[in-house]
Amino acid sequence: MKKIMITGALGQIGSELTLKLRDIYGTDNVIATDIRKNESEAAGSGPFEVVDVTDAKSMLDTAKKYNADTVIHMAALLSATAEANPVFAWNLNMGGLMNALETARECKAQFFTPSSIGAFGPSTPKDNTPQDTIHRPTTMYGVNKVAGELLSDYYNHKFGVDTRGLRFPGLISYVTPPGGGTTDYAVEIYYEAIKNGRYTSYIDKGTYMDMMYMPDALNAIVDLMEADADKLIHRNSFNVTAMSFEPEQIAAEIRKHIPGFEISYDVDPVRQSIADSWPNSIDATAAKEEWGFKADFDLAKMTADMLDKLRTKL
Ligand code: AKB
Repeated sequence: MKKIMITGALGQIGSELTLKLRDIYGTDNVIATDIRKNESEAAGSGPFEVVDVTDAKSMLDTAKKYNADTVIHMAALLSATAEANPVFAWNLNMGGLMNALETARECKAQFFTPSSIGAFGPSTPKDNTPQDTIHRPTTMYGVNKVAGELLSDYYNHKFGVDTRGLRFPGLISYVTPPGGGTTDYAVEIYYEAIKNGRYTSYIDKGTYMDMMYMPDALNAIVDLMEADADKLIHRNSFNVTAMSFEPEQIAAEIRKHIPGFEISYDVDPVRQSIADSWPNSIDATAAKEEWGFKADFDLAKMTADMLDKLRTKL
């Protein structure tokens, strides 16, 4: 049985991933770590350790203590926060990744870390963006993601670490809210639709970005980590996506459940310019061909489920 250590286990992806992995591999085999402990189920339902990812020793000691054979490194700043604090973002995103890769190397562990559509930039082809293409991002987050993909590939060919990664689009979930991302509007809109019947979007109408519902993202991580290494031509990182939409389209879908729902705009220039530098839609053919990626939720199915779950929660 695997022994998995997760960093950033209380974050947007980590909190749900921890519970899913505990279901699959057993509670005691999934060690959640984060910079602080809170009252969440991810923190309380199994082994938990406080680990600051910039502290290499603490991360390695924790992995050794539990004999981790898999490291899932989720701790990172998202795009808008990174843009506001670029030096801090470099230190956290790159320092944390380097420590996590070193931990995986020392422990001979399999390794996963997420990349993002943020790894692309304004000179990347915007529609149906290929797996292998131009990467000249103009954000600190994007610079971190491209460097992270290259570093992960380096640890694979130089040291034989089994590194794997996914370029995630915006992830939408009703469990743990994201913080500091550019795609967060597509989560906030559902909360506001239930609470107030209206939403003011900081992303302008007509701005298309890729998105995915969290259950599909979690399945993608598990499927990629379980995939036969011999079938992987790519490793760091695979394009994955479930849908691409702009704010008017998500609003129209919400209106099918909440008639009269209104959307207005107060565009945030920083997040808008980040969104404008990212693709409209990416091509996930390599992920489908190499390890069978598929997504179950489209915009209609995700919207019905989000609103249903949030009505119970809020
Ligand atoms: C963000 O908006 O920063 C993230 C991402 C697409 O990587 N959700």
